[in-house]
Amino acid sequence: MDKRFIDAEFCEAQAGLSQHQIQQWRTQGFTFVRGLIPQALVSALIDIASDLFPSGGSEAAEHKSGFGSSGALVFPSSYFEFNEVTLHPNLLVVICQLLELDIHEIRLTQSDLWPKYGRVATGSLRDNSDQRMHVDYPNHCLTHPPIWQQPDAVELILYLSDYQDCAGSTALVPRNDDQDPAYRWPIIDSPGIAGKDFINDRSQAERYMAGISPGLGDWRSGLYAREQYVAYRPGDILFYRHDTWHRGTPLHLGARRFVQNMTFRKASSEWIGNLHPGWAWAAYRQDQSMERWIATCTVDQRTLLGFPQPGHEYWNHDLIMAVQARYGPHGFDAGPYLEQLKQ
Ligand SMILES: O=C(O)CCC(=O)C(=O)O
Ligand SMILES: [Fe+2]
Repeated sequence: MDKRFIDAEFCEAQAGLSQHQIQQWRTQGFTFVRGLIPQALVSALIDIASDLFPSGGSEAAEHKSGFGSSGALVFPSSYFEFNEVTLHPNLLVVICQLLELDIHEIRLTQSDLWPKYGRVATGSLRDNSDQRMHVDYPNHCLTHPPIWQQPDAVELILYLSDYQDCAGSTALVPRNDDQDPAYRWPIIDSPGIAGKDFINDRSQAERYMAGISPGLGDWRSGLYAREQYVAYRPGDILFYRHDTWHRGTPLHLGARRFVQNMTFRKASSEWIGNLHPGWAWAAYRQDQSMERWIATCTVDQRTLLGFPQPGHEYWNHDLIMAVQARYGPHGFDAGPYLEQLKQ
């Protein structure tokens, strides 16, 4: 069967998503958007990634497998452009729209830029080229996603390559309605969940699933029959969720695709963990780039990391001065915190 491709829909950068796009995310489980991050910033990030990772088809690329950058390009990075994209104001507007929350009620838990390479499948159960259909919650969430109408996280993929060069589109199954059999509850009918073996490679995973029961095999086939492929271009963003069925698909041989994966959760949803190492060890970097970033980013950006917002009960005058003493040499402005100090 021919692949069904979906195009990204433009959005008004600073205004965030249209009502239609928000509704898409809420009902079908994803929306695919163009024009949110300024193109100059996207290009700068592509340049950084191109310098950092082996080119497609090279000897070094053959040894890179699986998901993620293994820490090479994660938040907070010494590359300010990477941090700027991660917590870009236009992006934050969208996250607030989707979760229907204020910025201080949201936290960042993942930002990782990584290359996927097109090459001959290894035959390994964990081969990442042609992924099994899956949902992402198991390695983000200690529990299980809440009911569909109350999502507590937004996941996104920022594409930094072009599907026409690479192939390797992410495939997704749009949710029809509350009765959609593909979205039955609980969400456990996937490799690696509820005692089933973890198998990443599609064909081996589906042989295994059909072996558990023919009914399960048929149900899984139904997911693939409905999948849609994103026709991504550099700068496009796929917003999806921990309970959206999706998967990565193979790239052209020798191609290299860059994507940046990010996740934002409700601050109160502590059962959703950090996928990137976060700021803790970055605070021991020789270049002190993390401290400089914290000192000079916006109040909103800081708040996304758990830095108490202006007006938070944590603050008193002495504490603000102590934080000023720590970050002042890097350019920190305590003004917003002092102005809203609770009397
Ligand atoms: O690479 C992609 O397009 C999707 C990857 C993915 O869904 C995953 O690794 O969880
Ligand atoms: Fe995934």
